[in-house]
Amino acid sequence: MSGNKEHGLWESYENDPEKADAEIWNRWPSQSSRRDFLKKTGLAAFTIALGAHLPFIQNLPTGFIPVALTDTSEDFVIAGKDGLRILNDCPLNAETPPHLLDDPITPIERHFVRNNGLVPPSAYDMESAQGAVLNIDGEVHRPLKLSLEQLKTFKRYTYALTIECGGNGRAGYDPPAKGNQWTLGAVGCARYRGILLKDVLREAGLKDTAVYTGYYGFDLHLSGSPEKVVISRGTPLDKAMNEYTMIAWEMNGQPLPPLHGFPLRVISPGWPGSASIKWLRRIWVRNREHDGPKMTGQSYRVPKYPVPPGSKVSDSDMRIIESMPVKSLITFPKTRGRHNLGMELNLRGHAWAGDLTVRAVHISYDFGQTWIKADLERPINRYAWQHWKASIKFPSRGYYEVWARATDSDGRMQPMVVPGWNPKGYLNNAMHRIAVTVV
Ligand SMILES: Nc1nc2c(c(=O)[nH]1)N[C@H]1C(S)=C(S)[C@@H](COP(=O)(O)O)O[C@H]1N2
Ligand SMILES: [Mo]
Repeated sequence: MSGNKEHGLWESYENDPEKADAEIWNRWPSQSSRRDFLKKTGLAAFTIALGAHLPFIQNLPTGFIPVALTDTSEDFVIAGKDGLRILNDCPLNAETPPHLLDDPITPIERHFVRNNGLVPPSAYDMESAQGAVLNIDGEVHRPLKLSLEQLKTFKRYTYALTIECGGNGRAGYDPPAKGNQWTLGAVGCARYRGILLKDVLREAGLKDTAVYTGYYGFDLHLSGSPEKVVISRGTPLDKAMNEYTMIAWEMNGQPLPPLHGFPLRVISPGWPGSASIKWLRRIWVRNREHDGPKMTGQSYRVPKYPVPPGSKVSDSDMRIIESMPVKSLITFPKTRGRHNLGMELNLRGHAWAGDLTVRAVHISYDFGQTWIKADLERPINRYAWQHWKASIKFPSRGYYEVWARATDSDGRMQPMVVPGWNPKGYLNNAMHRIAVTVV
């Protein structure tokens, strides 16, 4: 898909309201979150969802939702997503099975979704999205209010960037950690187009006191309260000024879909996905570590030292997660497949390593006794995941497991077992195993 299209949704649909409606419908998240969404947003949303005006809308009792939008018995699916496993429908959280992550660039349909609150109505509403303004304030000489048009005057870049949720792999911890039980698929590498955050921060003029960023999105708290901020995270200024930290408005050549942050999001590649705030409305440059919701206490933090499984760790003994650890996936073949003895099995997958690169990927089919070096490609740009492939021939019939283990550019390897337990179940980068029966 071309990353060079210069349009945004607000431009391309300006003269085509029908297409805009169709798009909105297609991007609607789901039956049940549709209901929640409708409850919160009312008239405008009803009109869009029904594709018709409601002449007697003023008579519809408060709290009623048009029956055409609620009397469906369809299974819970996320429109516009293909084969994702839904972990929670409100807020919406869904991961991708590894074999559906086989593409070099993750298609939008297969990119995981992680929401802490409700998708903001403005993500579906061309009008208010068009009027969206990004505020930059705090430790800057010139606080800025930039419209989308103004943001588009900065130098534009297109990069493939890996985003992985800090909680990917949480399901592996014992005792279990509360939260979405992600297994392997809260990761993706899509192509984003936008501008560099550092260019915008330079324009605002950073004061000497600037040390950290705090990002705010338009999403709504699950309570629906407009005053409550769902999540506001940021990074040290160094990461914000990184050559690949973006403010993006396009994903794989299309306007950012509502679920992924329309109209604008930050991408802090290689760091926990939570630092890539969607539906961006404000960047607060801080003179101290940011302390927005989900930035303090136990959220997105791990113990400063190893702790026995099941321990309580005090907030002051927790540290913020920065770069994510090295990890890999086997995206072909799908686990639990059959393979004919005597034929080569061609394996492939991806590997990534936070702020670092991946130096090697090794494969074993004898439970780790021997390891074969896979062919590993360079990333197409820094922070894109790296593709690997390998061929193996099994010595006999029977049950095999194929294990993949990546090594980062500092020499650190993925552990074979689940790494250090932590209260919220972050950073499980244990190697991926698939089952193959040779017949
Ligand atoms: N405004 C906002 N931004 C957000 C979130 C959120 O709940 N609200 N979730 C974060 C988390 S925890 C992750 S892992 C990524 C997921 O991005 P995706 O849904 O595009 O895959 O978005 C991040 N940005
Ligand atoms: Mo996340």
